[in-house]
Amino acid sequence: MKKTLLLSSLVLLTTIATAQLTIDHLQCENLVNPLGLDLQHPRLSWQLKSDKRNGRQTAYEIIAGEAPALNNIAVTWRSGKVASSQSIRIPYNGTALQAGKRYYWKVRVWDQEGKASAWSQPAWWETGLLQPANWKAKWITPGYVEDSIRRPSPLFRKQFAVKKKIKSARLYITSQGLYRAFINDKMVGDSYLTPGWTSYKHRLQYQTYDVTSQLSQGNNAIGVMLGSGWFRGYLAWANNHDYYGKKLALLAQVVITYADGQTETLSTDESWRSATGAIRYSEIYNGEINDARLDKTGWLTAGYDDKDWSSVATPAISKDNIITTYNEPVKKHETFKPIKIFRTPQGDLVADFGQNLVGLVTVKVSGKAGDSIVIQHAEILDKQGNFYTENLRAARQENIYVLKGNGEESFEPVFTFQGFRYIRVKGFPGELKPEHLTATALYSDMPLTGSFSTSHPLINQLQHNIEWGQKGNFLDVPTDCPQRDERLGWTGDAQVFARTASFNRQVYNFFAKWMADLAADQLKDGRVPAVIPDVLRGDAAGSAGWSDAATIIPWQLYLAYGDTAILRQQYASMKAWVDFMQQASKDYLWNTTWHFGDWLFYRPNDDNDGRSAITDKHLIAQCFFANSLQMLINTAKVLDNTADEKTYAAVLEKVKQAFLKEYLTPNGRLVSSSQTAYVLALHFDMLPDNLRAQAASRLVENIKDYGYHLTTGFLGTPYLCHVLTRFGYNDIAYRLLLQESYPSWLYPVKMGATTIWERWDGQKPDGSFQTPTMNSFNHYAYGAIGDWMYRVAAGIDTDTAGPGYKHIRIKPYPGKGLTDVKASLQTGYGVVSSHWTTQNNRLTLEVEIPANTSADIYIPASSATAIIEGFMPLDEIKELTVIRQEGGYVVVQAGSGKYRFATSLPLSYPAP
Ligand code: RAM
Repeated sequence: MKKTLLLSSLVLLTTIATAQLTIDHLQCENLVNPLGLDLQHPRLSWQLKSDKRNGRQTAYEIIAGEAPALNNIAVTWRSGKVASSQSIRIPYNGTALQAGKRYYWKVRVWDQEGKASAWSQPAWWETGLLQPANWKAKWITPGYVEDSIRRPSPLFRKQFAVKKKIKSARLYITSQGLYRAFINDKMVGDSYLTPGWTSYKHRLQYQTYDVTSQLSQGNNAIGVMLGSGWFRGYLAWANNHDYYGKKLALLAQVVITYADGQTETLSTDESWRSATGAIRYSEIYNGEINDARLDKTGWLTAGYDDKDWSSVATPAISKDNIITTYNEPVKKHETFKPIKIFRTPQGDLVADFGQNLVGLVTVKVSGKAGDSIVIQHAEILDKQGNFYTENLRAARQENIYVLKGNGEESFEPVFTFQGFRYIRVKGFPGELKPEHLTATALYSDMPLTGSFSTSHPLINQLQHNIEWGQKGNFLDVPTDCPQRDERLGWTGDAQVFARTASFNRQVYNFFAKWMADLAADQLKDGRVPAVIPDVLRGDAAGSAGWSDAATIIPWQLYLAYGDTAILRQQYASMKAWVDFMQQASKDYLWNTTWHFGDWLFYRPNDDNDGRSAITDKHLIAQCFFANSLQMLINTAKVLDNTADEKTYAAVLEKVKQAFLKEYLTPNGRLVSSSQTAYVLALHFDMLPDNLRAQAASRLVENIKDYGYHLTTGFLGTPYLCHVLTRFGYNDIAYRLLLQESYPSWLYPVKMGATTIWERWDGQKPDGSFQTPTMNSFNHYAYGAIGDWMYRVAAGIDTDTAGPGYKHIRIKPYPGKGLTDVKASLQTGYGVVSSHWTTQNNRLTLEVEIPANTSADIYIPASSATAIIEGFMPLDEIKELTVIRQEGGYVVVQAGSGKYRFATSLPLSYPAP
C-alpha cells in the first residue's frame, strides 16, 4: 500500500517536472461532446494550462476512433505529430464518417522545450443523419379536420415494442411548427421552442437526442405535440400569420441499436395516431390556453387506448431543406420567485419578479374543475403603479389555465414565451402566495464567457442590464424585443450589438446559424431584408445600417473568434450587398434608396430651436457603404482573394471622395452637424488625416452644447465613445458613460431599469411613457456600449495579427469617475483578464494571458523605469520585453501568465 503511494507520488512528481502544459476544455465545433453533427471534417479545439509563464504549444498529435479507449482498435484518424501552434479548430481528417456514429478523440501537445504533455481525457462527437436520404420517416399531419379558428395543438402518438436489450437509441426529429416530444411520459431532452427559427423554406433544423435511458424492453410509447410557433402563428403585427404554411407537420425517427449490434428504426408514418388535447390555443405573441379537463390522460404511456384518435395523413413535404443544428438550443436558465405580490391602485393582483426577463411563469394551484386562471404579463408599472400593457401593442401575452380539479396542478406554457417583470393574476382560487409562482428565463444556451465590474454601482447595473438584454433577445435568433407583437430578427439591432454579445457569451454558433439564414433570405438584387428570418416579405430591405449586418457581423465574429469559416460562408452574401450599393450609386454617391437612418436619435418635444439630432440619411448611407466595402476588403485579404481586394479598394477610394464632395463644406464642417455624422465620418475613416482632429473637436463641442449628453440613435451610439477615446477625448467618453440624466446610458438605470430600453427615455422622469407603439423595455441595441466597456475601459482586445485572441492587446483607458475596472473573457485559448485600480495616486494593472497566446500590454505610465511587476523592476522580468513608449503608455510584449504591474507615478490620465 505504502509502496504504491510512494510510486504514484513519484509518477506525479515527474509529470509535474516534465509536463509544463496540461490540456482541458476539449471542444468540437465550439461544443462540448456534440450530438448530431452533419460534417465530414468537424473541427477540434482544446485549451492549454501552463504552470509557468510563456507556455506555448509547438506541436500536437490527435487520435480519433470509434472505441472510447482509443487504443489500436477502430482508430479512424492519427494526425501524427504535427509541428504547429494551432490549438483550436483542427479539422478531423481521417476515414469518412458514418451517420449516427460516435467518434472519440484525444490530443497531446509539445511545449516550446519539446516536452510532451500527457494525453488529454477523451472527448467525442457524434454524427447525425448526414444526408436527407437517411430520413426513413414520413412527414405526418393530423388526420382530423382542424378547428381553423383556435387551432388547438395536435398530438401524435405511437406505441411500439422493444424486444431485445438496447445498447443505445437516438431520436431524430423536426417539425413544421414547434414540437415537444415525450417517451414513456418523460420529456425528451431539455430544449425549448424546438426546432428553433430559421428561414424554414431553405433551412429547417432537426435535433438529435440520446433517448437510450428512456426506452425499455417491452412496450413503449412516444408522443409529440406541436404548436403553431413561428411557422404559422401570428408574426410581424397587422394580422399576419401562416407565413411558412398552414399545416403543422411532424417528422421523427427513433433509431435503436441493440446489444447484439442490430439496429431498428421506428419512424413517423401512416401507423401513427392524432388527436387534440389540453392546449386549445397557442400563439407566440398572444399566449396559450390550456384546458386541463381536455387532457388525454395517459396518452404518453404505453397501454393507453388510442382507438378514438384519428389516423394521420402523410403529405409529400420535401426533406431537402432539412439541416442539423449547430447552435445551442433554447434552454431554461435562472428562476425567480416574486419579490412582492400586491394590489395595484386599480385593484389588480400583481406579482413582481424583480427582473425584466423572457421566459415563462409556472403556476401551482389547487381548485375545482373548470376554475380558470388568467396570467397576463407586463414589463413595467405606470406612474400610478398600475399594470401597464399598452406598449405590447396587439400582443396579449396572456396564458389561461382551466383546472382539472384533482388536487395540486402545475401549469406552464409550452409553445410561447413572454417578456415581463410583472404578472397580473385573475381568478386564482384562494390566496396567491410566492410559492405558487416561479418565473423561468428561457434563452439560447450560449456559454457565459465574459464578466465586467467596476467601482461604480450604476455601471455594474448597466452591465447587468446589457447581459439581460442579451439573454432576453437571444432566443434562437437575435431579436429586437421579446414582448410586443414584433420579436423579430432586426438586422440593424443585431449588427450594432454583435461585438458586445461576443464578450458576454460564446455567440459564434448562434450568429453563424443566423447569418446563414441572412444569406438564404437575401434578395436577388443583394439587398438584405430588415428582419431575418424575413417575415416582412422584403419590406424595408436595403436600409443602411440594417443590411450591413451582412458585412459587419461576419467580420466582428472573425475578430472575436478568429474563425475564417464564417468569412467563407458569408463571402458571396457580403459581396452581393456591397455590389447592390455600388449599383444603386451614381458616381459612387449612394443617395437613391430609402433608409431608417439614425433610428431613435434625440428629439425633444416642441423643437423650435432645431435641437433634434437629425443626421442626413444619405450621409449615413455613404458612411456605411464605405464601411461595408472596408469589411469586404479585409475579408478578401484574409481569404487571399487579391483580385477582389484590389477592385474594392479602388471603389472605396472613390466612395470616400464622393462623400467629401457631397457632405463636407470647404471649411471642414459636415452638412449634418450631429454627433452621429461626426462619429460615423471619423470611425469609418471618411475624412483625410488632416481634417480629423478638427472634426473630433466639433463633435466634442456638440456634446458640450448638449450639456455633456449624447444625442445619437441606433447607428451613431455604438461608435461614439470609441471615437472620443481614439481622438484624445477619453475624458469626454467617461463623462458620457457616467452621465445620469437623459439622454444617457445611466438614465434608465436610475429609473430602475433591469434591462436596456429601446428609447433613451422609455419612461420620462415624471413617470409617463414614450409613445406606446414603440416603447420596448428590453431592447439590446443601446447596450452596444458594452463593447467599449470591455475593449477600451478594461482594454481587452485582439487584432488581425492573431484574431480570436491568439494575439491579445491589453490597453486599458482609465478615466475619471471609476477607480476600479475588472473584466475577463473566456477565449478559445482560455481566460484573458484585465483589472486596473487607481488608488492613492498609484495605478495597478493585473493581467492574465492564456497559454499559447501572446500579448502586447499597454501600461499607463510615463516610462518603463516607473513600473514594477510583482516586486521587481520591469526590466528585470525576463518574460517581458519593453517594445516602445506610445502616447502615455509603456508597451510590453508578453507570453502567457499572470502579471501585476504597478506604477508609482501620480496618475495623469493617458491620452492616446
Ligand atoms: C423597430 C424596432 C427595431 C428597429 C426597427 C427599425 O421595430 O425599434 O429595433 O430595428 O424599428
